Amino acid sequence: MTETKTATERINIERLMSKIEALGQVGGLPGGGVCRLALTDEDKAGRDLVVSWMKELGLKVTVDEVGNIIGIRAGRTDGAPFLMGSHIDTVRTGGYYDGNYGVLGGLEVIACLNDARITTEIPVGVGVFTNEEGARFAPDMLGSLAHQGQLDKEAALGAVSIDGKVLRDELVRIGYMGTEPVGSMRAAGYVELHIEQGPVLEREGITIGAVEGVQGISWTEVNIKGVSNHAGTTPMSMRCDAAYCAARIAVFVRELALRMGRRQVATVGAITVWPNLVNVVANRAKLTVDLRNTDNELLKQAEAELAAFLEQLKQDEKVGIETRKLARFEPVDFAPEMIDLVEREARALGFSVKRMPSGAGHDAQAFAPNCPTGMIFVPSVRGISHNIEEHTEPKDLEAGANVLLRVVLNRAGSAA
Ligand code: HGY
Ligand code: MN
Ligand code: MN
Repeated sequence: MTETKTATERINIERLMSKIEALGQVGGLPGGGVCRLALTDEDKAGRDLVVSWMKELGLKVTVDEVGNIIGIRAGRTDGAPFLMGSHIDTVRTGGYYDGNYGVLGGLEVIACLNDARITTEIPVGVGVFTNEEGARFAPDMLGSLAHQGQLDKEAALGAVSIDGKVLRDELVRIGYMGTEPVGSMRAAGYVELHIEQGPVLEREGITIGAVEGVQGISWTEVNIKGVSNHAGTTPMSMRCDAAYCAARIAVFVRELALRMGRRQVATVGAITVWPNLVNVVANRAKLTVDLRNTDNELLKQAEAELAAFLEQLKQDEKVGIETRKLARFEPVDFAPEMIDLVEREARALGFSVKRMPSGAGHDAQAFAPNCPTGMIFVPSVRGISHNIEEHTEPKDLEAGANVLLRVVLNRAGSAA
């Protein structure tokens, strides 16, 4: 017997895939993948496309003072909405799914409610949050933190990008400096659909992750000041070599993570040296250190060991070293009722499900202190992300979006 599915029981995967592929062309890279850095022209084009889809779905669309876009579908009653959402800004070597899947999965749920002419008890909405990646402006999750009152509006608007632009000016330039006050809106609850971006679900053959929380994140910019000198004539004992010190730091943080083991991770993702010439001992270097751990005490230990290492390196190599904190988030736990709900709805649909922490930061962590918050993960092929090869199978994308639909119907109630 063919399974009869109503619009409120199953999402339309063809409709969802066509939006994912269309958005993936915006900022699409020649060899595949996407580069849509926050508040660039590509981000603007992506925003315009998503806003047009929101309007087609009949959502009331607002843009707030840090460029967050919120589309709301009215419920039988007014009041705080149940929100879905994520981000559409990407890293430089982004894929089709990181962030985009959560936004477009939310729009697909709205389309299902429209098809079924369902009126939910409370309003339901989808958020597109500014600068989640933190790749262009720090900190990451900037928009959702400001949206939930955890980052001062002026601090957010004053953020300076890696290419020297001020966030406020970029919002104006792309036409997304909204008028909706930022920081005061509270949701009845928040759920974010996202790819895992790691290897766990695929390795264990599991379809859905019921996310328990997000690990702690510490981002530090390190500026090293040495002395430029001739690569041939300068005795090794006389060198104040900024590039060598940058390399030492990259090796140190890798060894630190391996020594600490368990869930400690460490990355030096960006290094720039000056004057960056083959025959000149570098006089300057700038690098970033990303430390993460699910245990905040261990993360603090890692930060302290890094600080001690930098102090010793300064003495040994006679260089100047200054650090600047780019982001610091304590681990966040999601609401047990939301974790239970994701797990229950996944099982009800016949999917295998696993409770797990998130290694990546997400907009959901900004909502967690303010309302019942949860996340739904689906597997990443070969566990890769922040890579143009990022991929998730359509059957898994469909599974995750169907769990999202059921979570929304449960939390927003279907009045008719
Ligand atoms: O860095 C992160 O975890 C996220 O991709 N912003
Ligand atoms: Mn993301
Ligand atoms: Mn990301």
